[in-house]
Amino acid sequence: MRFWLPTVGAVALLCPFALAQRDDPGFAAGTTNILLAANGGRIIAYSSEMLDENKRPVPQWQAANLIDGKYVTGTYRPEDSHGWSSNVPPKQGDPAWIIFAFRDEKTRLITRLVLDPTTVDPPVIGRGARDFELYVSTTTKDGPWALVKSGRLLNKPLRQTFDFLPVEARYLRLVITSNWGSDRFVELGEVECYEAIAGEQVLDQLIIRLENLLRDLKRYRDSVTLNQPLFPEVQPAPEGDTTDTAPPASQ
Ligand SMILES: [Ca+2]
Repeated sequence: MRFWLPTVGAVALLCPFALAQRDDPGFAAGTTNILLAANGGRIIAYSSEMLDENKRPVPQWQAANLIDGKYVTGTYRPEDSHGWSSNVPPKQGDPAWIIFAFRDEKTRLITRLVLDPTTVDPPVIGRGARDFELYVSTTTKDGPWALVKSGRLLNKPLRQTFDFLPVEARYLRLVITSNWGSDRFVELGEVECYEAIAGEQVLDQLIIRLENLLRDLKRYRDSVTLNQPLFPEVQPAPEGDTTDTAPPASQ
């Protein structure tokens, strides 16, 4: 029989802060964009990216531009990075999508998505991303996927922040279900993601939970290796034994 080892995920499920409200001061979004390529973020797959007449990707519009940390701001247009553009418009039942991973494809506890729809194309031509859904997978890059956030972007050249309850994620799947009217493409400038950082009080709770889990694991180990009950200190006295054998107080 195998020991059950508490993963961070199991601990998160057991911990009260997993049910914390959004404004719970025990949690805050970190300040490091863990999707940034320079921080180890990666693009695993995408539905499409703009192709030229020879069916070759257009570097200025490739999906990798979503995590390159280059932004179109004001009159500034990075020459080699205009944003990401799909090669087809999103349609009902056939959305555009991108799958991301963090450094070394490690699982992270995340709580914030930031989308910047700004590209070199003006909002008025309707190519900007509009409605989106964010899914996470804690296992494989092919899912199973759990929806953690859906929302609508403003059709404005602004970084836009979407917070959600902390959730574990190994892979992110950002699904763009609509644009602002274009029948050509859907575009997006940059995608950022931030971890949930626990406050001091929450850390104390987590430590207590972990200590309790360790104690239970030791009990389980002893019950298997020493063939003893899980809770020997509260075993009833053997039949016929009339001695007063109050169990010692448990620690
Ligand atoms: Ca970019």
